[in-house]
Amino acid sequence: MALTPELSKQAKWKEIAGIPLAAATVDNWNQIQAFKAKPDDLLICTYPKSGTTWIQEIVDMIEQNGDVEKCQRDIIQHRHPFIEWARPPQPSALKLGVDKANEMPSPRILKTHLSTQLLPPSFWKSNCKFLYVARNAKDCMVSYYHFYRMSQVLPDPGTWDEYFETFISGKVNWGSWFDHVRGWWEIRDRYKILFLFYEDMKRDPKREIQKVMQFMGKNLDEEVLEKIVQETSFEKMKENPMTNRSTVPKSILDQSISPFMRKGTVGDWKNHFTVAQNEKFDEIYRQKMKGTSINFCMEL
Ligand code: PPS
Repeated sequence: MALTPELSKQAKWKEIAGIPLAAATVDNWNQIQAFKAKPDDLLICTYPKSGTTWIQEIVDMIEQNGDVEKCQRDIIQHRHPFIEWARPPQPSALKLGVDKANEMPSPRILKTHLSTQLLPPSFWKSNCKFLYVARNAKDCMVSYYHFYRMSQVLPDPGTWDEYFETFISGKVNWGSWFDHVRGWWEIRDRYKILFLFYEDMKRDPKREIQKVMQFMGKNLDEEVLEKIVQETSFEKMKENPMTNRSTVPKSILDQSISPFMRKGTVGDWKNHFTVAQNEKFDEIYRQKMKGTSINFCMEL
C-alpha cells in the first residue's frame, strides 16, 4: 500500500526509551552509542531550538580567533559533527555524524541534542567539556512549533492547540524539554559543564561569550571579543548564508512558511499562549521541575 504523505513523514521517526528520534538515528543506534569520545572533545549540547546555531557560531568564532573568513569555510551544520545524525540533511552529506566526528582531527567540537540518558557513555568516561545552552520552555516551544511547520521531514504539528499538548507530553523529537533541561542541570557540577542560558546571551552577549572563551581556554583581546559579539548577532546571522540554512533545499526546510532565523527574541511566547494555556503550562512546569534550583527569565 502506498503511504500517504502524512504517514510517510511519520514513518521516518521511531523511539528509543520512549523518546522520538529520526528513524535513521534509531536504525544506527548501536554505532552511535559505541562512539568513542576523547578527553579534549568539546560537546555542544542543547534541546532543539535553544540557540544551538548561535552558540555554534560563537564557539567557531572563538576557535578561529575572530577570523570571519575562516568561519565562512562551510555551512554551520558541517563545521561541528552532529553525533546522532544519520539522515542526510543535504544530498552531499551522506555520512553518519559519528563517522564525520571520527574523521575530524582533535581537538574536536561536536554537537548533540541528546538528553543525558541517551548520550553515548564514552562522553562521561572521557571527562570532556560540555557546553549546554538552555532556553525558557515557552519560547523554545514556540520556536519548535514554527520549525515543525516549515520542516518538510518532521511530522505535521497540527494546530497550535494540538501541538501545545504534544510538546507538554514530550512526544516531540528529542523528547521532553523538562527531562532534557533537568537532566543536564542536575549533573552540571559532576562534569566539566558550562551551563548557559539563551536569555543571558541576549541580555549580555559579551559577558556570556567571555565565559565561553574562558571555558575553551582561549584568551582573545577586547577588540576580537567585540567583533564576535557583532558577527554573532541575530541580525548578522540571519543574513549569513553559512548560518541561516538558506542552502538547505525547500524540500527539507521551507523558509517561505517560516524562516529558520525567525525572531531571535525572548518572550515571543506571549504572542502564542492563551491565558488558559499559560496557566496550564505553569502548573505542569511546577510539577515537572519540582525540586530543581534552575531559574528562567521569561522576558527581558
Ligand atoms: S536547531 O534547529 O535546534 O538547531 O535550532 P537552534 O539553532 O537551536 O534554535 C533556533 C532559534 O535560535 C534563534 N537564533 C538566535 N537568536 C538570537 N541570536 C542569534 N544570533 C540567533 N541565531 C539563532 C533562531 O532565530 C531560533 O529562534 P526563534 O525564536 O524561532 O527565532
